[in-house]
Amino acid sequence: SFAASANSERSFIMVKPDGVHRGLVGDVIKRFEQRGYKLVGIKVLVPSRELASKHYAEHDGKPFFPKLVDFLSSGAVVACVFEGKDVVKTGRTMIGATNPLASAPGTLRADFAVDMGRNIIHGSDSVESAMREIALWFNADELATYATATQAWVY
Ligand code: 3AN
Repeated sequence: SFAASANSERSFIMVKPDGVHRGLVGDVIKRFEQRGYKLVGIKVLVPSRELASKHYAEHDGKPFFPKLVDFLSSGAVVACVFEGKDVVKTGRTMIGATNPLASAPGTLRADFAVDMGRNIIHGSDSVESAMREIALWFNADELATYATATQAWVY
């Protein structure tokens, strides 16, 4: 259908340093594109420790928090915003469980990872998290509003 407004949910999807080092950026983007999601923001950067800490604020105080921050700020990441119907929940399903050994076959983590701390990709876990994370990583003018010809055939 052409119910465009219902299909404007956004999620923050990030290829983490292990994924970038391993050359998996294209594989990640390809899966979201082929599913029908629209890329509305993308950038490559080495996150500061401050930015990494803010991103993982919910884990502040946990034993693995310092390592998590060190890791995320250890190299380049590719930060993306994808848009489309139910993209937050569906994106999590496509990414798979936090521990890749528990991820269902066909998910990104099951197909590309075996280690909990090296699971190649981040995806927002709720619409509220998505809004917080998108605002943290992107300025409003870095997100594009546009129509694609294929969009009318996805919905
Ligand atoms: P997800 O990335 O699936 O949303 P979160 O947000 O619970 O998972 O955790 C963020 C990251 O923190 C994970 N990708 C993982 O690398 C790390 N992590 C989460 N829980 C643990 C844990 N119990 N021990 C070590 N690392 C963890």
